[in-house]
Amino acid sequence: MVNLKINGRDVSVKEGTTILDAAKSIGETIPTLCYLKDINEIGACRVCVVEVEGTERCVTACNNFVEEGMVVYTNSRKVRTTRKTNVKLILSQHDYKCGTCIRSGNCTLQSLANELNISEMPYDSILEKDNWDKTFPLIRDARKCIKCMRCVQVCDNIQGMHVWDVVNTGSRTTVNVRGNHKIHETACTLCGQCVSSCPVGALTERDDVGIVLDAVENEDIITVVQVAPAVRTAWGESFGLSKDFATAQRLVAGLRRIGFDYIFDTTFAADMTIMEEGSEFLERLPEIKESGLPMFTSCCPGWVKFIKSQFPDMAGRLSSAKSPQQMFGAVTKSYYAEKLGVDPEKIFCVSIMPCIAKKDECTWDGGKDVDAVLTTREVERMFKAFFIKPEELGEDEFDDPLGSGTGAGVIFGATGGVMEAALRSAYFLVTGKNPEADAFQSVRGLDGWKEAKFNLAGTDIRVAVASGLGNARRLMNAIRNKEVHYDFVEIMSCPGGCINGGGQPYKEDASDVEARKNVLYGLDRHNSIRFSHENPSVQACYKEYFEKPLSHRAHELLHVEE
Ligand code: HC1
Ligand code: SF4
Repeated sequence: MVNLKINGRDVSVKEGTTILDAAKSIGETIPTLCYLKDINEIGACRVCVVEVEGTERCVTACNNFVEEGMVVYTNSRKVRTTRKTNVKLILSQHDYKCGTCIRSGNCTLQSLANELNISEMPYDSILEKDNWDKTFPLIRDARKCIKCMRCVQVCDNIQGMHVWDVVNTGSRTTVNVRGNHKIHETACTLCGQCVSSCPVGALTERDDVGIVLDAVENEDIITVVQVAPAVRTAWGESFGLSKDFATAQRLVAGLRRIGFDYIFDTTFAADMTIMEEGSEFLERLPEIKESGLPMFTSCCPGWVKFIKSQFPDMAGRLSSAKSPQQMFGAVTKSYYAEKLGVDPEKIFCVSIMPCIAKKDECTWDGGKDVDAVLTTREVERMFKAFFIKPEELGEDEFDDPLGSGTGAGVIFGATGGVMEAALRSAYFLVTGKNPEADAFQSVRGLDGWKEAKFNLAGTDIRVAVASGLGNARRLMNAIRNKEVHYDFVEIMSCPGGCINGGGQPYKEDASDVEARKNVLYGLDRHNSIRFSHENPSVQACYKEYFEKPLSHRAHELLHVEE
Protein backbone atom coordinates (compact mmCIF):
# COMPACT_ATOMS: atom_id res chain seq x y z
CA MET A 1 0.00 0.00 0.00
CA VAL A 2 1.04 3.59 -0.60
CA ASN A 3 0.40 6.23 2.08
CA LEU A 4 -0.13 9.86 1.17
CA LYS A 5 -2.04 12.98 2.18
CA ILE A 6 -4.76 14.54 0.06
CA ASN A 7 -6.11 17.90 1.25
CA GLY A 8 -4.68 17.15 4.69
CA ARG A 9 -6.34 13.76 4.96
CA ASP A 10 -4.44 10.49 5.24
CA VAL A 11 -5.03 8.10 2.35
CA SER A 12 -3.77 4.58 1.85
CA VAL A 13 -4.21 3.03 -1.60
CA LYS A 14 -2.70 0.27 -3.72
CA GLU A 15 0.49 0.92 -5.63
CA GLY A 16 -0.29 1.99 -9.21
CA THR A 17 -3.37 4.00 -8.21
CA THR A 18 -3.75 7.35 -9.96
CA ILE A 19 -4.03 10.51 -7.88
CA LEU A 20 -7.52 10.88 -9.36
CA ASP A 21 -8.67 7.48 -8.06
CA ALA A 22 -6.97 8.02 -4.71
CA ALA A 23 -8.85 11.29 -4.25
CA LYS A 24 -12.07 9.63 -5.33
CA SER A 25 -11.60 6.90 -2.74
CA ILE A 26 -11.99 9.48 0.03
CA GLY A 27 -14.74 11.42 -1.67
CA GLU A 28 -12.60 14.34 -2.92
CA THR A 29 -13.71 15.55 -6.34
CA ILE A 30 -11.19 16.42 -9.01
CA PRO A 31 -12.94 17.70 -12.14
CA THR A 32 -12.14 16.01 -15.46
CA LEU A 33 -12.95 16.67 -19.08
CA CYS A 34 -11.03 14.46 -21.52
CA TYR A 35 -10.69 11.56 -19.05
CA LEU A 36 -12.59 8.34 -19.78
CA LYS A 37 -11.76 5.52 -17.41
CA ASP A 38 -9.56 2.83 -19.01
CA ILE A 39 -10.10 4.42 -22.43
CA ASN A 40 -8.65 7.95 -22.41
CA GLU A 41 -6.24 8.61 -19.57
CA ILE A 42 -3.86 11.01 -21.29
CA GLY A 43 -4.20 14.26 -19.37
CA ALA A 44 -4.74 16.17 -22.63
CA CYS A 45 -7.14 18.81 -21.31
CA ARG A 46 -5.20 19.49 -18.07
CA VAL A 47 -8.44 20.12 -16.19
CA CYS A 48 -7.63 17.49 -13.56
CA VAL A 49 -4.47 19.29 -12.44
CA VAL A 50 -3.51 19.10 -8.75
CA GLU A 51 -0.68 20.56 -6.69
CA VAL A 52 1.92 18.15 -5.33
CA GLU A 53 4.11 19.54 -2.57
CA GLY A 54 7.70 19.91 -3.74
CA THR A 55 6.89 20.18 -7.46
CA GLU A 56 6.79 23.54 -9.16
CA ARG A 57 4.15 22.86 -11.79
CA CYS A 58 0.74 21.35 -11.21
CA VAL A 59 0.41 17.75 -12.44
CA THR A 60 -2.50 15.93 -14.05
CA ALA A 61 -4.26 13.57 -11.65
CA CYS A 62 -5.68 11.12 -14.22
CA ASN A 63 -2.33 9.79 -15.40
CA ASN A 64 0.06 10.42 -12.50
CA PHE A 65 0.37 7.80 -9.81
CA VAL A 66 0.50 8.06 -6.04
CA GLU A 67 3.88 7.92 -4.30
CA GLU A 68 4.73 7.18 -0.69
CA GLY A 69 4.61 10.35 1.40
CA MET A 70 3.10 12.47 -1.36
CA VAL A 71 1.21 15.59 -0.23
CA VAL A 72 -1.52 16.59 -2.68
CA TYR A 73 -3.86 19.58 -2.84
CA THR A 74 -6.78 19.24 -5.25
CA ASN A 75 -8.24 22.71 -4.93
CA SER A 76 -5.53 25.11 -3.71
CA ARG A 77 -5.35 28.65 -5.03
CA LYS A 78 -2.60 27.58 -7.44
CA VAL A 79 -4.73 24.69 -8.68
CA ARG A 80 -7.80 26.85 -9.13
CA THR A 81 -5.87 29.48 -11.10
CA THR A 82 -4.17 26.92 -13.34
CA ARG A 83 -7.37 24.98 -13.92
CA LYS A 84 -9.29 28.13 -14.75
CA THR A 85 -6.66 29.25 -17.26
CA ASN A 86 -6.68 25.81 -18.87
CA VAL A 87 -10.46 25.84 -19.26
CA LYS A 88 -10.35 29.36 -20.68
CA LEU A 89 -7.78 28.25 -23.25
CA ILE A 90 -10.05 25.33 -24.22
CA LEU A 91 -13.00 27.69 -24.49
CA SER A 92 -10.99 29.95 -26.81
CA GLN A 93 -10.99 27.13 -29.37
CA HIS A 94 -14.63 26.27 -28.82
CA ASP A 95 -17.68 27.93 -30.30
CA TYR A 96 -19.45 28.47 -27.01
CA LYS A 97 -22.85 29.43 -28.35
CA CYS A 98 -24.52 27.48 -25.57
CA GLY A 99 -27.96 28.91 -26.24
CA THR A 100 -28.16 27.13 -29.59
CA CYS A 101 -26.19 24.02 -28.73
CA ILE A 102 -27.82 20.58 -28.54
CA ARG A 103 -25.59 19.72 -25.57
CA SER A 104 -26.56 22.78 -23.53
CA GLY A 105 -27.54 21.54 -20.09
CA ASN A 106 -25.53 18.33 -20.28
CA CYS A 107 -22.19 19.57 -21.63
CA THR A 108 -19.16 18.85 -19.47
CA LEU A 109 -17.33 21.98 -20.65
CA GLN A 110 -20.31 24.22 -19.95
CA SER A 111 -20.65 22.77 -16.44
CA LEU A 112 -16.94 23.20 -15.79
CA ALA A 113 -16.96 26.84 -16.91
CA ASN A 114 -19.87 27.43 -14.53
CA GLU A 115 -18.29 25.52 -11.67
CA LEU A 116 -15.03 27.40 -12.05
CA ASN A 117 -16.95 30.66 -12.12
CA ILE A 118 -15.65 31.71 -15.52
CA SER A 119 -17.68 34.76 -16.45
CA GLU A 120 -15.38 36.51 -18.88
CA MET A 121 -12.97 35.46 -21.57
CA PRO A 122 -9.66 37.25 -22.03
CA TYR A 123 -8.74 35.28 -25.16
CA ASP A 124 -9.98 35.74 -28.71
CA SER A 125 -11.63 32.67 -30.17
CA ILE A 126 -9.81 30.81 -32.91
CA LEU A 127 -12.31 28.51 -34.56
CA GLU A 128 -11.91 25.91 -37.27
CA LYS A 129 -14.05 26.02 -40.40
CA ASP A 130 -17.00 23.69 -40.39
CA ASN A 131 -17.75 22.01 -43.73
CA TRP A 132 -19.47 18.80 -42.65
CA ASP A 133 -22.18 17.23 -44.79
CA LYS A 134 -25.23 17.96 -42.61
CA THR A 135 -27.33 15.29 -44.36
CA PHE A 136 -25.16 12.52 -42.87
CA PRO A 137 -26.72 10.83 -39.80
CA LEU A 138 -23.62 11.60 -37.70
CA ILE A 139 -22.71 15.28 -37.47
CA ARG A 140 -19.36 16.72 -36.45
CA ASP A 141 -19.10 20.43 -35.74
CA ALA A 142 -15.42 21.33 -36.08
CA ARG A 143 -15.98 24.62 -34.25
CA LYS A 144 -16.92 22.78 -31.10
CA CYS A 145 -14.23 20.08 -31.04
CA ILE A 146 -11.91 20.49 -28.04
CA LYS A 147 -9.42 17.81 -29.19
CA CYS A 148 -9.98 15.71 -26.09
CA MET A 149 -9.29 12.52 -28.11
CA ARG A 150 -12.15 10.56 -26.62
CA CYS A 151 -13.75 9.83 -29.99
CA VAL A 152 -10.41 8.70 -31.42
CA GLN A 153 -9.79 6.31 -28.54
CA VAL A 154 -13.30 4.85 -28.47
CA CYS A 155 -13.42 4.30 -32.22
CA ASP A 156 -9.86 2.84 -32.24
CA ASN A 157 -9.78 0.79 -29.08
CA ILE A 158 -13.37 -0.26 -28.36
CA GLN A 159 -14.82 -0.40 -31.85
CA GLY A 160 -11.61 -1.01 -33.80
CA MET A 161 -12.80 1.12 -36.73
CA HIS A 162 -10.11 3.85 -36.73
CA VAL A 163 -12.32 6.50 -38.28
CA TRP A 164 -10.95 9.52 -36.38
CA ASP A 165 -7.39 10.74 -36.10
CA VAL A 166 -5.26 13.73 -35.24
CA VAL A 167 -4.82 15.65 -38.49
CA ASN A 168 -2.75 18.64 -39.62
CA THR A 169 0.26 20.00 -37.75
CA GLY A 170 1.34 22.90 -35.52
CA SER A 171 -1.40 25.32 -34.53
CA ARG A 172 -3.71 23.70 -37.10
CA THR A 173 -3.55 20.33 -35.32
CA THR A 174 -7.04 18.99 -34.80
CA VAL A 175 -9.15 15.84 -34.77
CA ASN A 176 -11.01 14.86 -37.90
CA VAL A 177 -11.71 11.92 -40.17
CA ARG A 178 -8.49 9.94 -40.64
CA GLY A 179 -6.51 10.91 -43.73
CA ASN A 180 -8.73 13.96 -44.27
CA HIS A 181 -11.31 11.74 -45.95
CA LYS A 182 -14.99 12.58 -46.07
CA ILE A 183 -16.93 10.63 -43.44
CA HIS A 184 -19.05 8.77 -46.01
CA GLU A 185 -15.84 7.48 -47.63
CA THR A 186 -14.91 5.66 -44.41
CA ALA A 187 -16.22 2.40 -42.96
CA CYS A 188 -17.98 4.27 -40.11
CA THR A 189 -20.73 1.96 -38.89
CA LEU A 190 -22.71 4.82 -37.31
CA CYS A 191 -22.62 2.96 -34.01
CA GLY A 192 -22.48 6.38 -32.35
CA GLN A 193 -20.10 5.32 -29.59
CA CYS A 194 -17.92 8.32 -30.42
CA VAL A 195 -20.98 10.56 -30.09
CA SER A 196 -21.80 9.07 -26.68
CA SER A 197 -18.27 9.77 -25.48
CA CYS A 198 -17.97 13.35 -26.78
CA PRO A 199 -18.10 15.65 -23.74
CA VAL A 200 -19.32 18.65 -25.75
CA GLY A 201 -21.56 19.25 -28.77
CA ALA A 202 -18.90 18.45 -31.39
CA LEU A 203 -20.39 15.06 -32.28
CA THR A 204 -24.15 14.60 -32.44
CA GLU A 205 -26.79 12.79 -34.41
CA ARG A 206 -28.58 14.55 -37.29
CA ASP A 207 -31.64 16.13 -35.73
CA ASP A 208 -34.79 14.81 -37.44
CA VAL A 209 -37.31 16.24 -34.97
CA GLY A 210 -38.39 18.89 -37.51
CA ILE A 211 -39.46 16.46 -40.24
CA VAL A 212 -41.30 14.32 -37.71
CA LEU A 213 -43.25 17.27 -36.31
CA ASP A 214 -44.09 18.45 -39.85
CA ALA A 215 -45.68 15.03 -40.43
CA VAL A 216 -47.52 15.11 -37.10
CA GLU A 217 -49.02 18.50 -37.97
CA ASN A 218 -50.05 17.46 -41.49
CA GLU A 219 -53.67 16.36 -41.28
CA ASP A 220 -53.45 14.37 -44.51
CA ILE A 221 -50.80 12.13 -43.01
CA ILE A 222 -51.27 9.32 -40.49
CA THR A 223 -48.30 9.22 -38.15
CA VAL A 224 -47.41 5.86 -36.65
CA VAL A 225 -44.61 5.75 -34.11
CA GLN A 226 -42.82 2.66 -32.77
CA VAL A 227 -40.73 2.56 -29.59
CA ALA A 228 -37.65 0.29 -29.47
CA PRO A 229 -37.09 -2.11 -26.57
CA ALA A 230 -34.05 -0.31 -25.18
CA VAL A 231 -35.62 3.16 -25.18
CA ARG A 232 -37.99 2.29 -22.33
CA THR A 233 -35.15 1.61 -19.94
CA ALA A 234 -33.27 4.87 -20.50
CA TRP A 235 -35.54 7.70 -21.65
CA GLY A 236 -36.22 8.95 -18.12
CA GLU A 237 -32.54 9.35 -17.21
CA SER A 238 -32.10 12.75 -18.81
CA PHE A 239 -35.14 14.00 -16.88
CA GLY A 240 -33.77 12.63 -13.60
CA LEU A 241 -36.64 10.14 -13.28
CA SER A 242 -36.29 6.82 -11.48
CA LYS A 243 -36.46 3.58 -13.47
CA ASP A 244 -39.69 2.60 -11.69
CA PHE A 245 -41.36 5.85 -12.69
CA ALA A 246 -40.07 6.25 -16.25
CA THR A 247 -42.09 3.40 -17.73
CA ALA A 248 -42.81 2.76 -21.39
CA GLN A 249 -46.41 3.72 -20.61
CA ARG A 250 -45.37 7.20 -19.43
CA LEU A 251 -43.36 7.61 -22.59
CA VAL A 252 -46.48 6.65 -24.53
CA ALA A 253 -48.46 9.32 -22.65
CA GLY A 254 -45.89 11.95 -23.64
CA LEU A 255 -45.89 10.87 -27.28
CA ARG A 256 -49.67 11.07 -27.32
CA ARG A 257 -49.50 14.68 -26.15
CA ILE A 258 -47.29 15.46 -29.11
CA GLY A 259 -50.03 14.19 -31.40
CA PHE A 260 -48.90 10.91 -33.00
CA ASP A 261 -51.93 9.06 -34.37
CA TYR A 262 -50.84 5.55 -33.38
CA ILE A 263 -48.24 4.58 -30.82
CA PHE A 264 -46.91 1.05 -31.15
CA ASP A 265 -44.16 -1.12 -29.75
CA THR A 266 -41.13 -2.35 -31.72
CA THR A 267 -41.27 -5.32 -29.35
CA PHE A 268 -44.19 -6.63 -31.41
CA ALA A 269 -41.92 -6.65 -34.47
CA ALA A 270 -39.11 -8.19 -32.43
CA ASP A 271 -41.45 -11.13 -31.86
CA MET A 272 -42.14 -11.28 -35.61
CA THR A 273 -38.39 -11.24 -36.22
CA ILE A 274 -37.99 -14.23 -33.94
CA MET A 275 -40.65 -16.13 -35.89
CA GLU A 276 -38.88 -15.42 -39.17
CA GLU A 277 -35.27 -15.66 -38.02
CA GLY A 278 -35.87 -18.69 -35.79
CA SER A 279 -37.61 -20.52 -38.66
CA GLU A 280 -34.85 -19.48 -41.05
CA PHE A 281 -32.21 -20.81 -38.65
CA LEU A 282 -33.90 -24.20 -38.47
CA GLU A 283 -34.26 -24.26 -42.26
CA ARG A 284 -30.57 -23.43 -42.74
CA LEU A 285 -29.31 -25.71 -39.96
CA PRO A 286 -28.34 -28.70 -42.18
CA GLU A 287 -26.21 -26.41 -44.38
CA ILE A 288 -24.78 -24.69 -41.27
CA LYS A 289 -23.70 -28.04 -39.85
CA GLU A 290 -22.26 -29.12 -43.18
CA SER A 291 -20.28 -25.94 -43.84
CA GLY A 292 -19.26 -25.42 -40.21
CA LEU A 293 -20.14 -21.74 -40.59
CA PRO A 294 -22.84 -19.98 -38.54
CA MET A 295 -25.85 -17.87 -39.34
CA PHE A 296 -25.54 -14.31 -37.99
CA THR A 297 -28.32 -12.12 -36.63
CA SER A 298 -29.12 -9.16 -38.84
CA CYS A 299 -31.05 -6.73 -36.63
CA CYS A 300 -28.20 -4.36 -35.72
CA PRO A 301 -27.45 -2.02 -38.64
CA GLY A 302 -24.01 -1.07 -37.27
CA TRP A 303 -23.08 -4.74 -37.33
CA VAL A 304 -24.57 -5.25 -40.80
CA LYS A 305 -22.50 -2.32 -42.11
CA PHE A 306 -19.47 -3.76 -40.34
CA ILE A 307 -19.69 -7.26 -41.80
CA LYS A 308 -20.34 -5.90 -45.29
CA SER A 309 -17.24 -3.70 -45.22
CA GLN A 310 -14.86 -5.75 -43.05
CA PHE A 311 -15.81 -9.37 -43.78
CA PRO A 312 -17.70 -9.15 -47.09
CA ASP A 313 -17.07 -12.83 -47.83
CA MET A 314 -19.18 -13.74 -44.77
CA ALA A 315 -22.05 -11.29 -45.37
CA GLY A 316 -24.05 -14.04 -47.05
CA ARG A 317 -24.26 -15.76 -43.67
CA LEU A 318 -26.42 -12.97 -42.25
CA SER A 319 -30.01 -13.90 -41.61
CA SER A 320 -32.16 -12.47 -44.40
CA ALA A 321 -34.76 -11.35 -41.84
CA LYS A 322 -35.21 -7.58 -41.69
CA SER A 323 -34.62 -5.94 -38.34
CA PRO A 324 -37.63 -5.37 -36.06
CA GLN A 325 -37.58 -1.66 -36.98
CA GLN A 326 -37.88 -2.47 -40.68
CA MET A 327 -40.35 -5.32 -40.17
CA PHE A 328 -42.50 -2.98 -38.16
CA GLY A 329 -42.57 -0.46 -40.99
CA ALA A 330 -43.34 -3.17 -43.55
CA VAL A 331 -46.18 -4.64 -41.45
CA THR A 332 -47.62 -1.16 -40.79
CA LYS A 333 -47.67 -0.24 -44.44
CA SER A 334 -49.23 -3.53 -45.55
CA TYR A 335 -51.25 -5.46 -42.97
CA TYR A 336 -52.12 -2.49 -40.78
CA ALA A 337 -52.84 -0.11 -43.69
CA GLU A 338 -55.25 -2.75 -45.01
CA LYS A 339 -56.88 -3.08 -41.56
CA LEU A 340 -57.28 0.71 -41.38
CA GLY A 341 -58.46 0.84 -44.98
CA VAL A 342 -55.96 3.56 -45.88
CA ASP A 343 -53.45 4.06 -48.65
CA PRO A 344 -49.99 3.07 -47.27
CA GLU A 345 -48.60 6.17 -48.97
CA LYS A 346 -50.48 8.24 -46.39
CA ILE A 347 -48.71 6.59 -43.48
CA PHE A 348 -45.59 8.24 -42.06
CA CYS A 349 -43.74 5.71 -39.95
CA VAL A 350 -41.48 7.04 -37.20
CA SER A 351 -39.14 4.97 -35.02
CA ILE A 352 -37.77 5.92 -31.66
CA MET A 353 -34.49 4.11 -31.34
CA PRO A 354 -31.46 4.09 -29.03
CA CYS A 355 -29.35 4.15 -32.18
CA ILE A 356 -27.92 6.47 -34.83
CA ALA A 357 -27.32 3.70 -37.40
CA LYS A 358 -31.09 3.12 -37.55
CA LYS A 359 -31.31 6.53 -39.29
CA ASP A 360 -29.25 4.97 -42.05
CA GLU A 361 -30.90 1.54 -42.02
CA CYS A 362 -34.27 3.05 -42.85
CA THR A 363 -32.89 4.28 -46.17
CA TRP A 364 -31.62 0.86 -47.32
CA ASP A 365 -33.36 -1.23 -50.00
CA GLY A 366 -35.52 1.59 -51.30
CA GLY A 367 -36.24 3.03 -47.86
CA LYS A 368 -40.01 2.56 -47.96
CA ASP A 369 -40.71 0.90 -44.59
CA VAL A 370 -39.71 3.59 -42.08
CA ASP A 371 -39.77 7.32 -42.85
CA ALA A 372 -37.88 8.87 -39.95
CA VAL A 373 -35.87 7.73 -36.94
CA LEU A 374 -35.44 9.70 -33.74
CA THR A 375 -32.93 8.76 -31.08
CA THR A 376 -33.86 8.59 -27.39
CA ARG A 377 -32.05 11.92 -27.01
CA GLU A 378 -34.17 13.53 -29.73
CA VAL A 379 -37.30 12.45 -27.85
CA GLU A 380 -35.98 14.32 -24.84
CA ARG A 381 -35.57 17.44 -26.99
CA MET A 382 -39.03 16.98 -28.48
CA PHE A 383 -40.60 16.70 -25.01
CA LYS A 384 -38.80 19.84 -23.91
CA ALA A 385 -40.01 21.71 -27.00
CA PHE A 386 -43.58 20.78 -26.05
CA PHE A 387 -43.03 21.79 -22.44
CA ILE A 388 -44.01 18.29 -21.40
CA LYS A 389 -43.14 17.64 -17.79
CA PRO A 390 -42.49 13.90 -17.69
CA GLU A 391 -42.69 13.86 -13.89
CA GLU A 392 -46.35 14.85 -14.22
CA LEU A 393 -47.27 12.28 -16.88
CA GLY A 394 -49.69 9.47 -16.16
CA GLU A 395 -49.45 6.08 -17.83
CA ASP A 396 -51.05 5.27 -21.13
CA GLU A 397 -51.17 2.00 -23.04
CA PHE A 398 -49.68 1.32 -26.48
CA ASP A 399 -52.30 1.07 -29.23
CA ASP A 400 -53.50 -2.24 -30.60
CA PRO A 401 -52.65 -4.53 -32.37
CA LEU A 402 -48.99 -3.67 -33.07
CA GLY A 403 -48.48 -2.49 -29.53
CA SER A 404 -48.04 -5.70 -27.66
CA GLY A 405 -44.81 -7.57 -27.27
CA THR A 406 -43.61 -10.45 -25.14
CA GLY A 407 -40.80 -10.68 -22.63
CA ALA A 408 -38.75 -12.30 -25.39
CA GLY A 409 -39.17 -9.20 -27.54
CA VAL A 410 -38.19 -6.82 -24.75
CA ILE A 411 -34.83 -8.46 -24.06
CA PHE A 412 -33.76 -7.76 -27.67
CA GLY A 413 -32.44 -4.50 -26.25
CA ALA A 414 -29.62 -6.16 -24.27
CA THR A 415 -26.72 -8.18 -25.64
CA GLY A 416 -27.71 -11.86 -25.75
CA GLY A 417 -31.41 -11.04 -25.84
CA VAL A 418 -32.01 -11.82 -29.50
CA MET A 419 -30.24 -15.16 -29.12
CA GLU A 420 -32.20 -16.07 -25.99
CA ALA A 421 -35.53 -15.09 -27.57
CA ALA A 422 -34.70 -17.04 -30.73
CA LEU A 423 -33.73 -20.17 -28.80
CA ARG A 424 -36.94 -20.05 -26.74
CA SER A 425 -39.00 -20.20 -29.92
CA ALA A 426 -36.67 -22.49 -31.90
CA TYR A 427 -37.04 -25.04 -29.09
CA PHE A 428 -40.81 -24.81 -29.47
CA LEU A 429 -40.68 -25.04 -33.25
CA VAL A 430 -38.57 -28.20 -33.07
CA THR A 431 -40.22 -29.99 -30.15
CA GLY A 432 -43.74 -28.55 -30.08
CA LYS A 433 -43.20 -27.81 -26.39
CA ASN A 434 -42.05 -24.68 -24.57
CA PRO A 435 -38.72 -24.86 -22.76
CA GLU A 436 -38.33 -23.29 -19.34
CA ALA A 437 -38.43 -19.55 -20.12
CA ASP A 438 -35.03 -19.08 -18.46
CA ALA A 439 -33.44 -22.20 -19.96
CA PHE A 440 -31.05 -20.19 -22.13
CA GLN A 441 -30.06 -17.52 -19.63
CA SER A 442 -26.36 -18.34 -19.85
CA VAL A 443 -26.13 -15.97 -22.84
CA ARG A 444 -27.09 -13.01 -20.59
CA GLY A 445 -24.63 -10.50 -19.19
CA LEU A 446 -22.42 -7.70 -20.41
CA ASP A 447 -19.32 -9.74 -21.29
CA GLY A 448 -18.09 -8.82 -24.76
CA TRP A 449 -17.94 -12.39 -26.13
CA LYS A 450 -20.02 -15.21 -24.65
CA GLU A 451 -20.57 -18.73 -25.88
CA ALA A 452 -22.86 -21.58 -24.93
CA LYS A 453 -24.04 -24.97 -26.14
CA PHE A 454 -27.65 -26.14 -25.97
CA ASN A 455 -29.36 -29.31 -27.00
CA LEU A 456 -32.39 -28.86 -29.28
CA ALA A 457 -34.19 -32.19 -29.57
CA GLY A 458 -31.00 -34.20 -29.83
CA THR A 459 -28.97 -31.69 -31.88
CA ASP A 460 -26.22 -29.67 -30.22
CA ILE A 461 -26.46 -26.01 -31.08
CA ARG A 462 -23.31 -23.96 -30.46
CA VAL A 463 -24.03 -20.29 -30.07
CA ALA A 464 -21.98 -17.14 -29.52
CA VAL A 465 -22.96 -13.61 -28.58
CA ALA A 466 -20.71 -10.60 -28.99
CA SER A 467 -21.16 -6.88 -28.53
CA GLY A 468 -18.81 -4.04 -29.38
CA LEU A 469 -17.17 -4.10 -32.78
CA GLY A 470 -13.68 -4.80 -31.42
CA ASN A 471 -15.08 -8.03 -29.95
CA ALA A 472 -16.97 -8.71 -33.18
CA ARG A 473 -13.72 -8.48 -35.18
CA ARG A 474 -11.94 -10.88 -32.82
CA LEU A 475 -14.81 -13.33 -33.07
CA MET A 476 -14.97 -13.07 -36.86
CA ASN A 477 -11.24 -13.65 -37.22
CA ALA A 478 -11.52 -16.69 -34.94
CA ILE A 479 -14.33 -18.09 -37.11
CA ARG A 480 -12.35 -17.40 -40.27
CA ASN A 481 -9.26 -19.11 -38.82
CA LYS A 482 -11.40 -22.05 -37.72
CA GLU A 483 -10.38 -21.53 -34.10
CA VAL A 484 -14.06 -21.58 -33.07
CA HIS A 485 -17.17 -23.25 -34.51
CA TYR A 486 -20.64 -21.88 -33.94
CA ASP A 487 -24.05 -22.50 -35.48
CA PHE A 488 -25.77 -19.24 -34.55
CA VAL A 489 -24.12 -15.95 -33.64
CA GLU A 490 -25.66 -12.71 -32.34
CA ILE A 491 -23.69 -9.52 -32.73
CA MET A 492 -24.58 -6.01 -31.60
CA SER A 493 -22.24 -3.17 -32.47
CA CYS A 494 -22.55 -1.27 -29.19
CA PRO A 495 -20.92 -2.74 -26.06
CA GLY A 496 -23.78 -4.23 -24.05
CA GLY A 497 -26.24 -4.00 -26.96
CA CYS A 498 -28.90 -1.38 -27.70
CA ILE A 499 -29.21 -0.41 -24.03
CA ASN A 500 -25.84 1.28 -24.59
CA GLY A 501 -26.71 2.49 -28.09
CA GLY A 502 -25.17 5.60 -29.57
CA GLY A 503 -28.51 7.43 -29.37
CA GLN A 504 -29.18 6.84 -25.68
CA PRO A 505 -28.97 9.55 -22.98
CA TYR A 506 -25.41 10.45 -22.00
CA LYS A 507 -24.40 8.14 -19.20
CA GLU A 508 -22.37 8.77 -16.09
CA ASP A 509 -20.56 5.44 -16.04
CA ALA A 510 -20.84 1.74 -16.81
CA SER A 511 -23.25 1.13 -13.94
CA ASP A 512 -25.94 2.91 -15.98
CA VAL A 513 -25.73 0.18 -18.61
CA GLU A 514 -26.06 -2.54 -15.98
CA ALA A 515 -29.13 -0.79 -14.55
CA ARG A 516 -30.70 -0.50 -18.02
CA LYS A 517 -30.10 -4.22 -18.61
CA ASN A 518 -31.72 -5.15 -15.31
CA VAL A 519 -34.88 -3.23 -16.22
CA LEU A 520 -35.29 -5.21 -19.45
CA TYR A 521 -34.81 -8.59 -17.76
CA GLY A 522 -37.25 -7.49 -15.06
CA LEU A 523 -39.84 -6.63 -17.72
CA ASP A 524 -39.29 -10.07 -19.26
CA ARG A 525 -39.63 -11.83 -15.92
CA HIS A 526 -42.89 -10.07 -15.14
CA ASN A 527 -44.43 -10.36 -18.60
CA SER A 528 -47.29 -12.86 -18.68
CA ILE A 529 -46.05 -14.03 -22.10
CA ARG A 530 -42.37 -14.83 -22.51
CA PHE A 531 -42.33 -16.59 -25.88
CA SER A 532 -42.53 -14.74 -29.20
CA HIS A 533 -44.63 -17.50 -30.75
CA GLU A 534 -47.29 -16.94 -28.08
CA ASN A 535 -47.80 -13.24 -28.89
CA PRO A 536 -51.53 -13.14 -29.83
CA SER A 537 -51.04 -10.13 -32.11
CA VAL A 538 -48.25 -11.91 -33.96
CA GLN A 539 -50.38 -15.03 -34.25
CA ALA A 540 -53.26 -12.95 -35.66
CA CYS A 541 -50.93 -11.20 -38.09
CA TYR A 542 -49.82 -14.57 -39.50
CA LYS A 543 -53.35 -15.93 -39.56
CA GLU A 544 -54.84 -12.90 -41.27
CA TYR A 545 -52.01 -11.85 -43.53
CA PHE A 546 -48.67 -13.68 -43.70
CA GLU A 547 -50.00 -17.23 -43.34
CA LYS A 548 -46.80 -18.64 -41.80
CA PRO A 549 -43.16 -17.74 -41.22
CA LEU A 550 -41.08 -17.80 -44.41
CA SER A 551 -44.23 -17.75 -46.58
CA HIS A 552 -44.01 -16.08 -49.98
CA ARG A 553 -45.51 -12.88 -48.60
CA ALA A 554 -43.26 -12.98 -45.56
CA HIS A 555 -40.24 -13.28 -47.83
CA GLU A 556 -41.45 -10.36 -49.90
CA LEU A 557 -42.09 -8.01 -46.99
CA LEU A 558 -40.13 -9.23 -43.98
CA HIS A 559 -36.82 -10.30 -45.52
CA VAL A 560 -34.18 -8.49 -47.52
CA GLU A 561 -33.47 -9.66 -51.05
CA GLU A 562 -30.60 -12.09 -51.07
FE1 HC1 B 1 -32.39 -2.46 -30.90
FE2 HC1 B 1 -33.71 -4.06 -32.33
S1 HC1 B 1 -32.87 -4.59 -30.30
S2 HC1 B 1 -31.65 -3.24 -32.91
O1 HC1 B 1 -30.87 -2.74 -30.31
O2 HC1 B 1 -33.35 -5.79 -33.09
O3 HC1 B 1 -31.87 0.24 -31.88
O4 HC1 B 1 -33.79 -1.43 -28.51
O5 HC1 B 1 -35.11 -1.62 -31.69
O6 HC1 B 1 -34.83 -3.07 -34.99
O7 HC1 B 1 -36.47 -4.79 -31.38
C1 HC1 B 1 -32.08 -0.72 -31.46
C2 HC1 B 1 -33.14 -1.76 -29.36
C3 HC1 B 1 -34.19 -2.31 -31.66
C4 HC1 B 1 -34.48 -3.46 -33.98
C5 HC1 B 1 -35.44 -4.58 -31.78
FE1 SF4 C 1 -16.27 5.02 -35.06
FE2 SF4 C 1 -18.77 4.27 -34.42
FE3 SF4 C 1 -18.06 6.83 -34.29
FE4 SF4 C 1 -18.33 5.64 -36.68
S1 SF4 C 1 -19.94 6.05 -35.21
S2 SF4 C 1 -16.70 7.00 -36.07
S3 SF4 C 1 -17.57 3.58 -36.20
S4 SF4 C 1 -17.23 5.16 -33.03
